[in-house]
Amino acid sequence: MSFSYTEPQADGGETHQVADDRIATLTTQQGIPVADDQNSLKQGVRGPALLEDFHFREKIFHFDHERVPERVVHARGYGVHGFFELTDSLSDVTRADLFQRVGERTPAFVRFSTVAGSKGSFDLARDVRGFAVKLYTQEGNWDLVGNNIPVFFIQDAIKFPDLIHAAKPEPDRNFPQAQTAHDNFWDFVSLTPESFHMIMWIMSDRAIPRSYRTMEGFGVHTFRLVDVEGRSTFVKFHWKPKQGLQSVVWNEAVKINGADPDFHRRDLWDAINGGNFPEWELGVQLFDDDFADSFDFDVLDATKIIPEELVPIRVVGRLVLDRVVDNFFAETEQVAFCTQNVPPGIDFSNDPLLQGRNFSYLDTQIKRLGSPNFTHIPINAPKCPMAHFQQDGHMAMSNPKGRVNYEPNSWGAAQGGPREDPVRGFTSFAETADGPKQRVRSESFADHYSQARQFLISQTAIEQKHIGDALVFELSKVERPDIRSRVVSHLLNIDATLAETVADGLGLAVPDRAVAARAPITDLAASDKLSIVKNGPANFKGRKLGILLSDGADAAIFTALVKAVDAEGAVFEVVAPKIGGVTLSDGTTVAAKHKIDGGPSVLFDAVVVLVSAEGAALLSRDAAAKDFVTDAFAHCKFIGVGADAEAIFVAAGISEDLDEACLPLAKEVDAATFIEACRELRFWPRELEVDLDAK
Ligand code: HDD
Repeated sequence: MSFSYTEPQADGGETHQVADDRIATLTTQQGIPVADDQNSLKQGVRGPALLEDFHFREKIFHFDHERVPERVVHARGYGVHGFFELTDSLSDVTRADLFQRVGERTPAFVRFSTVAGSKGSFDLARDVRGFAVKLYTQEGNWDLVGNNIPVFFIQDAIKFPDLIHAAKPEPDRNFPQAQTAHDNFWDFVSLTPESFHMIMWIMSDRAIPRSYRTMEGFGVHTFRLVDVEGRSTFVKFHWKPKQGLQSVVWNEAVKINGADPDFHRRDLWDAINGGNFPEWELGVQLFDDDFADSFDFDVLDATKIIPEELVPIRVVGRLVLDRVVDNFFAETEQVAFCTQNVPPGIDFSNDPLLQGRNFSYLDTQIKRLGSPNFTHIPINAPKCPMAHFQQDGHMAMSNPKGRVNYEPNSWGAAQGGPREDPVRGFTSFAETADGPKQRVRSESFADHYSQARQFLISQTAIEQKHIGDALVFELSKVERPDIRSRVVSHLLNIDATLAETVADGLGLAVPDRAVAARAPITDLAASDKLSIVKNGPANFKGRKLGILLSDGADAAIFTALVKAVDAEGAVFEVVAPKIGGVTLSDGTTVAAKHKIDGGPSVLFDAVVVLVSAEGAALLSRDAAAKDFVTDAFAHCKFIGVGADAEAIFVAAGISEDLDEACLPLAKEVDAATFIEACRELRFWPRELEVDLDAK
């Protein structure tokens, strides 16, 4: 038997992994070989356990201390490795080392997350997704700690604890978990009008992404790029998925959470291990003081975007995620992102949310990881040389050698240690600031509704409908009618039809419009980039087809389907009555990935029902098989209907409703036609047929 273990080095320093053909002896943490790991040490066969049992005590004590506090927000997340590659040099505007040389790669670690739920919550909560990127540049780590939504709920970091308290489970009952559909959240936001732009985004399908791979990422704030001369250019960062944007629908999300609470992490794990590496373009919006001064909104206000139509995106690189972690705790749990980690050439703006974040992240890592030496943990350590005089503390792992631990000193170049470098070192942009010391919110932050309206009108009709549905759902869980009504009063400032639809859905009289801090609300031009449906992929690549098979299913069509799926760069999974698989019409056997009740259609982007007449008769009596087709139909998916499958659709009560997105799979050539049709991902017109609210 071959295995690997960690072998200490003779000098007591670094350790490395060795492979060996011997079976290693179990030891204590002190290296003492263990003779019996099944029984504690006792006095007599049935006697009391002995305190002397150091192996028992060490094992239990260590277990008792296994957990570190979960993150106060973004507790549930998933991290993977990759690299950033520069495709267009930004040396014209920044001296940041990673942006100088085209083709150069910078190692990256990315952690995606939900915000409100605890570590063990489900992946498909309606929530913002964190998109935190650590880039190990040659001039130190750069953490771009962003979200999949380009705006935020609040403008000033001092409101963050209130926002998060309101969003998390209510403190007396400790529910609901991982959802904002409760009184406290809507009470807070309805009293915080600046949140309404973000409310539009989280009520949209952006908050229920199909995959981490199909979301955009945003740095949110305005940052600065600083060149060698010390000149500054404002910048907003965007991650654009090559996979296209895609989300699920709400009813599907609810069911996915039951069928596979790990849906997003499993998707990322499977994609990367299958060689299907997700990729994003890094885009920058660059602008100067003149633009900032002339823009209708304040570029320091994190509740506002700069539409791409006004400041186009310049693509400067790509982020590729190509390696899963070896150990979840060591990497994903212990990774510590800090917004204040910026290399020379990147700097902060005065956005009051960003300034507050720069305090919070370092503070939270010390609490969570227990020591200022969290930077020694391999996932957090820079990959460039480091030299400083900081020392000691809990768990100090990389300790400087030598006599000198201070500067200035007179020990000379060889022994005296590092020195500052005014040219190479980080310098802040020399911004002039003046004014009275005061607690104020700038007047330029006061228009809370115009961009919320712009977001809404930029959506397709179906996406607008989903926003209305989500608001009705969330507010239907709010118990106090006055809170529901207050939310609708804000919606009136965004769009009268939306407000009326929501009021109607709740059975509520339309209230008076909320008084806007700044009127009038401007009618801004729609921006196509804000819609998911308008920015979907043009292919089915990286998507998953679910094929429901029975014994006797047509082997030639199955083979043609597999070929078409492969050609598209998609994947498939077989669902069958028994996990042992099926025997096809030509006698070949196919293993199943899911037994029918463990593989509902919500797990797939499109489905096929390929069964024999006997198989159809059998499955038409099975509730899970009927759910498989009714859900796929209700969620507007493309459905491939095998020649003998009809009985199942009849039993499910939808045979009369099948539309042009339910394609026949009667002969081999149909397979390629079907996969081609799936490129559209969803057949949205159907939703108007299957949804009571749409009629
Ligand atoms: Fe935050 C974590 C993103 C505002 C305080 N935040 C955290 C993570 C992401 C974001 C992606 C998870 C990092 C990881 O995967 O480990 N946060 C944002 C964005 C914001 C934002 C995009 C607004 C633009 N955050 C924000 C404010 C504060 C914080 C205003 C506090 C004043 N955030 C934290 C934190 C967390 C955190 C408490 C919890 C765990 C952690 O930092 O490492 O410090």
